[in-house]
Amino acid sequence: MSAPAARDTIAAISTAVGEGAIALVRISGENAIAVADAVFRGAEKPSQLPSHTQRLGEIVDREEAVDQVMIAVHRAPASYTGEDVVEISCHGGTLVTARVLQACLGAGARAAEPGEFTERAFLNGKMDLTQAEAVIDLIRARTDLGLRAAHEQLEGKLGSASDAIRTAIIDVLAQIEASIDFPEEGIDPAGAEALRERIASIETQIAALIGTAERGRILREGVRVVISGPTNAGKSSLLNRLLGYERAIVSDLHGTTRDTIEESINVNGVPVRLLDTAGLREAADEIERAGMAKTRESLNRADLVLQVVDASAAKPRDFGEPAAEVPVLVILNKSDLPEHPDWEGFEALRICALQDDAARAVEEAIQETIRARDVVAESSVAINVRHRDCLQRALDACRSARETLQQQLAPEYAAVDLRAALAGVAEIVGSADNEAVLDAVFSQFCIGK
Ligand SMILES: Nc1nc2c(ncn2[C@@H]2O[C@H](COP(=O)(O)OP(=O)(O)OP(=O)(O)O)[C@@H](O)[C@H]2O)c(=O)[nH]1
Ligand SMILES: [Mg+2]
Repeated sequence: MSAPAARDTIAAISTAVGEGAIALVRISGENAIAVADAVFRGAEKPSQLPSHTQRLGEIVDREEAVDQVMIAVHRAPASYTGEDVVEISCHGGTLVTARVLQACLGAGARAAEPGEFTERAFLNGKMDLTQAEAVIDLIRARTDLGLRAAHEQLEGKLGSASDAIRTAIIDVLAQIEASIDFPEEGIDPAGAEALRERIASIETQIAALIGTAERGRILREGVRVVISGPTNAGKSSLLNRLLGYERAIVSDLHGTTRDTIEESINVNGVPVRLLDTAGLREAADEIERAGMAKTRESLNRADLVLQVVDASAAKPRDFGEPAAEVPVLVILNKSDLPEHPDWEGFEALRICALQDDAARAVEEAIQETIRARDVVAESSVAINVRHRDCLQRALDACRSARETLQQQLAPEYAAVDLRAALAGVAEIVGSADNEAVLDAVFSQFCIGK
């Protein structure tokens, strides 16, 4: 996808599939304007238009008028991709949009791959890889906080943070390489000590960035809250209460929920993924056992487990066995009914899932978990898994360089490590020749972006 040959002219529908007031067909590449000339009929040809202007006209496909459109011309390099770009705003019907695209393809453009416009923006130096990733985050953001983090990354915050680290590593590397070039001068013990301190300070900077990974995960994917407990305890009732509508079937039969049900809510700007699960009990049929296996799987990946039990019933025999190594909040449900003596003096959140105020009490508990994870931090950087892997490699390499200096080994060894650290940090903003990384990033995009 990122081979040099990829600079032919591409076209795609950039708006969502389905009916809408307007849809956008985008063309980018060397022949974008020639393609537009071939399909557009108006007072002027697109090739006669100055950059950044719009005109009304018609799209024609083999002499047949397809739609009345607005056409906008952006000439290289002042465009999203850095190439000549033409955008056609047509009527937003599925068929009409497809016909407009078809006309462009007939005139010599090729159908774009997912993310190919943004990939070209990257390859043409319009943005670094962290900014391209921020475009995906921005599109996918589900809450204000997630949106803010994506926006700041798009503005280049993470890119400049990694540039600062790169510069610091280059400085140290230059000094070590000088001592390799002039071995008679060498690195004296005081010099080595100073270098070690500088590397240690670089490690601190890297570690601070790595520290934002958890926040990044939660802003992108949400806090995973698993509602678990015995059958008939009111788990699905609680899910419905938190969502504010009847999502899951509720009944007084044991084993009503057999599959895992997932929905998202927004708790103070943080996305929360709620998972209602099949209740755990013995003597179940095959389907229910499959559901319970899914429950256990969800428990292992939870950030918080809401363990719901029926307060009007006896304490389950296996109650209190740690389900997984995650925070557990015990919820005694059905507090409207007389409490079973087993629960006397037992500290837990007592709610009645049938009442409105149950949601608030549980949301507060969820917020506590979020606070403990520092999600609503001052820092606006929130790295993703790819960034974390790059940074971890850089951190390990820095540590190894520092040890090498400590052991007074030949400076060449430390230089090798620091170059590895540099490569790790450089991969965050990306380089055009790392095709595997680019493919992994841009394949997450939708077509037309
Ligand atoms: N009195 C009372 N009944 C409740 C309360 N919460 C739920 N129920 C009732 O308890 C029964 C079981 O509720 P569900 O929400 O289906 O329970 P569940 O834990 O999802 O059950 P399974 O899906 O079978 O594991 C239903 O009849 C609910 O109406 C409560 O707070 N008070
Ligand atoms: Mg249920």
